[in-house]
Amino acid sequence: MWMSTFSRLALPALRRSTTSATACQALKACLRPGSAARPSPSSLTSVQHRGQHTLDSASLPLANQHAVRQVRALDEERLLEVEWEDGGSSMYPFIWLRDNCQCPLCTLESAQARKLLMTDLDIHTGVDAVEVTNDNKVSVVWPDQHTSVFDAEWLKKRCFSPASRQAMQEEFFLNERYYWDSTLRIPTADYQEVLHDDKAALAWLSALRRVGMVYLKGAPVERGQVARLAERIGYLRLTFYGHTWQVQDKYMANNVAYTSGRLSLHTDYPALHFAPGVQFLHCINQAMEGGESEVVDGFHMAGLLQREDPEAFRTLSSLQVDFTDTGTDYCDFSLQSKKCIIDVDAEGRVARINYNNATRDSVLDLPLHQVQPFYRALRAYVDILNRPENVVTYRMEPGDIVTFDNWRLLHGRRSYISGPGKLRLLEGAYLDWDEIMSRLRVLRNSVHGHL
Ligand code: OGA
Ligand code: NM2
Ligand code: ZN
Ligand code: ZN
Repeated sequence: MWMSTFSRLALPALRRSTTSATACQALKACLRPGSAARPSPSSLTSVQHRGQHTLDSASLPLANQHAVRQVRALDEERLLEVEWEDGGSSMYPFIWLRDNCQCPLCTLESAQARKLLMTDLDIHTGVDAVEVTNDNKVSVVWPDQHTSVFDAEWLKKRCFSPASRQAMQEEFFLNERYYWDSTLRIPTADYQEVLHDDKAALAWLSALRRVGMVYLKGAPVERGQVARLAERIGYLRLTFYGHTWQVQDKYMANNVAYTSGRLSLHTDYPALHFAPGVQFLHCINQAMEGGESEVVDGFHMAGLLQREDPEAFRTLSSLQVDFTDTGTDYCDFSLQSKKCIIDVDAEGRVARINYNNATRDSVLDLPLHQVQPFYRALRAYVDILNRPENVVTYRMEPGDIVTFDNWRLLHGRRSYISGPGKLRLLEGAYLDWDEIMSRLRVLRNSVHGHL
């Protein structure tokens, strides 16, 4: 059987447990604490995940071992209490149980979707009877004698306790991130293995989520590979630059990327309100001189800014900046967007970085007194991004593909001089996180079985 470098080294984890633990094991070793050496092409090939990581058994979903001891209806509170054999209990609101009846009248099994209509739901429903069945399911008879039968595992996964909810959300979204700096050893996998082996593909996408970037080696040196890689996942994201796009020095370039100039650290396409979540870049020809790539962990750096200069962080996460992109490519376009350079979620955690200095609009929709503070804040963030201790530099060779989180990483390239008759050429494509996470969950189910 084919195995990627990832899966080979993570195999003990795979055998023992779950994806998240596997990804964790695979990724823990990306960083060599204390290593000052800048990653070089040779360190990319020698990567990999020899880190000793103790599996956290507490975080592992337990398969089929949740037996129900007894159930009780708390009529006053309109809650069903389920007591588990292994200790502990869970509470389920009557209304939620009725809403989620799994019977064929209430659920379209073939779509695993709710048929029950909101207007047919008695939101104040009581229960007539509750019991544990012989096959360890929870049965509820409703006042109109409709009966719902719930599987114990199904209930356990949906427990409303804060810890259970958090575990479920982490399983869905894998929001735990591994922050890095210039000492990162970029996770690397083999292009062909990722295309043909599910374990390798799962390790790739898990690392892409957690670390924010994965390097793939061994792709054919011809166009079409980023599209193949996108098809491995689902489909790519079409933009005004086309299904895939060619990064090369072009006459009358419609984008600064299509010159031989330096690109300072940026995220792609902040001119779109919904910027592409993920980017693939495939090196087909490298420059004769220059053209090195740079990446930095934008989330980690936003965290540093928040600690070092809270005022600048507040400014960048609250003031909206205009971005613009006008021209012709796939078709003619005239984009305008408004974005905070540092997007935070409802809990104040950094969720997305939106910054490309080339497409930041000269229209700046701010009151006069906020203009200078805005520039000061942006400069403070950019100065942190550019510190040598934060930037990973590497040089792509023909056949290399870099895949990265465009909501999190900022990337750049040094200026270059192409060789005689041999232009530097990268082919790129965008994807979105929904499709990537979807493939990741599907792969997790097929590799580890349904838990
Ligand atoms: C881009 C880009 C990187 C490179 O096209 O947006 O970041 O190495 N290119 O040319
Ligand atoms: N390209 C590489 O924000 C941007 O303009 C990013 C997009 C031209 C598709 C560059
Ligand atoms: Zn029903
Ligand atoms: Zn770019």
